[in-house]
Amino acid sequence: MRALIAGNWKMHGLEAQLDEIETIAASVKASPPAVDVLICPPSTLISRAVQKSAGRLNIGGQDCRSEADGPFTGDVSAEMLKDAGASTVIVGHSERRKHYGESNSMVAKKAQAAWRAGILAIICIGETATQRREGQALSTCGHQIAGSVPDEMTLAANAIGYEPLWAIGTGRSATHDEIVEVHAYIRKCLVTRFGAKGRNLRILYGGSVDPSNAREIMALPEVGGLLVGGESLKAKEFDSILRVV
Ligand code: G2H
Repeated sequence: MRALIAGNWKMHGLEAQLDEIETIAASVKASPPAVDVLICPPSTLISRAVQKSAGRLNIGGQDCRSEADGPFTGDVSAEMLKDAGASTVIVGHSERRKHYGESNSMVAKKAQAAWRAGILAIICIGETATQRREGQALSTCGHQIAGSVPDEMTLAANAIGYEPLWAIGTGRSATHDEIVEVHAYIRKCLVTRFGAKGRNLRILYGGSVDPSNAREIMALPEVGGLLVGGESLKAKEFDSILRVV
């Protein structure tokens, strides 16, 4: 399976930010990278991002509600994301788990909603600094996989995003040994649960990825792609990350 490099813009980006998408799309057209490319802008920009990407990039959402519609002021459903042109949605990002109290079962329902709507889900997991310090990094990730990944996971090509919380936006990515250990463990959990089909899921690494560390991280075993936050806001940096494979 091709690697996936995904940009998560988080709550950044007004209309002018779409110029970055136009620039990346033009670069991808001129010289197609060896990876699938996804950009997840704020919901307000998804439709226009789809237009600007001119079919060269996948555009995704950063979250969805599990219901298709209803009295949920301010929320967006997976169906709405698909209607806006999104191919994918990130669910269970640690910022959602932290600021909105999203539990593993809520995240699993959101992933199921994505499949119901016909879009892919990237399910995020990751341990806190305290959990790592106390030797609970693997057990935390195992627990999150057990609770956040629904049985439908193998029905479509989807992905797990491993993002250690202490590496997010800190400029300090996980070490190669840490990434290799956790990705191998995630793969083991997936294969134990889903059998051979558990090998088809891409495991993405996220947390302070930048042009200087992307190539080496991508070369590590069981790394099937990257989740890029801050560095995905700048076309030049993001485009150079797309070229590391
Ligand atoms: C982790 C990542 C993007 P950053 O959340 O998913 O953000 O690359 O800024 O650490």
